Amino acid sequence: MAATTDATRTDRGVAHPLDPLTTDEIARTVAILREGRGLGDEARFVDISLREPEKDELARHEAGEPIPREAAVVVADRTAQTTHEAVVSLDDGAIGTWDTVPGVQAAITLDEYVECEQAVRADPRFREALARRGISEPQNVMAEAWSLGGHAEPGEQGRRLAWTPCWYRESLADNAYARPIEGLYTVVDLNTMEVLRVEDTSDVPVPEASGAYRPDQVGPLRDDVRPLEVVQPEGPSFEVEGREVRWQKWRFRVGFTPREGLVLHTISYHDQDRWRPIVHRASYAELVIPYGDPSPGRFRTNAYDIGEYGIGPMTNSLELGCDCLGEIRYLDAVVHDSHGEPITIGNAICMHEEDYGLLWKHYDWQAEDSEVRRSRRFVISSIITAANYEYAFYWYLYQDGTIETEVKLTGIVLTSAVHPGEKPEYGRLVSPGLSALNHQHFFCVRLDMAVDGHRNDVHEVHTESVPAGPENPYGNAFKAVATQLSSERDAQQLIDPLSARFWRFSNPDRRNTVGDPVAYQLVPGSNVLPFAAEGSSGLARAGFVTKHLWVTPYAPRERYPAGEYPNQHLGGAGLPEWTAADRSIEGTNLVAWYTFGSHHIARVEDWPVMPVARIGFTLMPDGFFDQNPALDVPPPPHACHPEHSS
Ligand SMILES: [Cu+2]
Repeated sequence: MAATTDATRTDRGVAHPLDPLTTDEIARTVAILREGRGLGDEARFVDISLREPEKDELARHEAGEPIPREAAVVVADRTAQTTHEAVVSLDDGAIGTWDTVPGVQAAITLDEYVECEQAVRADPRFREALARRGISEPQNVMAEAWSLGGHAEPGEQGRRLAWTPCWYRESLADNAYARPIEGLYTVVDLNTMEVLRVEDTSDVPVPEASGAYRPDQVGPLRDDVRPLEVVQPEGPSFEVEGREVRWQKWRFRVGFTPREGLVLHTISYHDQDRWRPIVHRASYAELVIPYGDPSPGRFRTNAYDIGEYGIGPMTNSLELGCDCLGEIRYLDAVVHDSHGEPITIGNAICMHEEDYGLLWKHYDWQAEDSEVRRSRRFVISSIITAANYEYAFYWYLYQDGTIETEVKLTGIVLTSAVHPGEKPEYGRLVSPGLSALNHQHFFCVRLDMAVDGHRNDVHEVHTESVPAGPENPYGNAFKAVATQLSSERDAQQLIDPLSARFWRFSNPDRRNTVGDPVAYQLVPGSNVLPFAAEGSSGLARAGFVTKHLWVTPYAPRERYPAGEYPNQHLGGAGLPEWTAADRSIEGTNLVAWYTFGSHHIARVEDWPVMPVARIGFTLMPDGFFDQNPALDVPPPPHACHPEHSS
């Protein structure tokens, strides 16, 4: 096994207009802004990312030419309590634009998260509430800064606010979420780090069990797990050059932003002697987790990990043989703290090949021969830790032209404490006195589609029975029915597994061998709808979760389904707002937004650390190729004889 990293990449500079900002570029952006705007300690650098070139700029760029570079920056001024957006040109060191955005709160930075906990631990009212529970060591209390969402009280509006659920641990060896301190919450102004109020509403005891899960705490470990190694004696069958990856007939670029983490650019497939684009840009654009407990304080439990925090800085540094197995290539990611200091996350993105079982097979019983091919898939992944939870994001490319994405959800469920013997109504007991709250995880993947070019259409396709009658005299008939989705409102769709519904993205300018427009299907996986009530703050703020599919005509500022600034936004931003115009989505550059929910009513087995749950969806070629594109995959090296396969 061998691993290489691109640690030297930043020394070599930028190779392509879509390369993420380097350490040097982030530092330079901050220096230009500090100098040009006279920014001091009051400035929190919330987001410093590449201003990505538009498609026409990208098309004009030729290899070897100078690469224009611009940084897009969000700054929160904690003294003036204002939010600013800047565009900085890294070519001439100039601030292109500096705008103040009224009435919004930028995402919460990790620095604020840490400072907030310090402020809470130091608060005398909080300490008194701990003492009443017999807790004398505030340093052993973890207080998390959760966005206050839409729940500011009169007089608090306009402030930058977090509320803080908290947990007690005797030592760092304990599970951090085993001992919720029920009913003790604070509300903190993140600009001033002032604890505005301390809520102390419960006499539920702190649960006793430590929730240990580490190997020295849970033994004996099973002793019959023998080594399983993945060996590729000639090395992997892919190439990484800078941020460009080529594997089999696939080619794409790997991006990364502080808000979205892993991003894939210009995914294309080599066919008919050319590179045929499929998706121009793919990312997880939002992730919201609504919880279903209405109890005092806890009704606020709701998090937008992407929009309210940004998952880039939460990205793990991956370890060979642990997070990924086999012949791995890693890419680093560069993020920054709220002071604008660049931070390199080594081995942030993992890439490798996996054997994926059967690709295709047929045994011809008369010819007595068998043709069988092994499937291999290319895996691009990154893992984030969002406080209690881990989200492992995977993109898979297959030899038959399929693209799949999957999230593996693991980590520790969010807990509350209940009186001994009580059964919680809005959670499930996972350990005595410990409840895991009912919740859902809604992911929204944004896909800037480019099916064989940028002018695309979209159809809804489902299957219908034909009523018995002259057209269907034997009653056996069923057919697929395709309906073009012409406008944004038409394209607000729900899954319908019982009618085998999928959505077909096609290119009206290119036909396949049977005369149909070349296309890709978006095939849903398991999914769910929210259970929050109509008119609730949670649902108003997350309008995008009320539909599984949205399709919009491409617009550069339409990047995040709950809007640019979900933190403390009262609702309506993003997809519901943009699609109110009901724009045409015929024959244009389409952006598909697919929302999928992982529904989580916890099990005892989810404690103390949760086995992986999976969810995702697939993009499958549908007449994009002229036949099975995987016929040219060679047979396995050891000849497969018919007598072995009959
Ligand atoms: Cu969950």
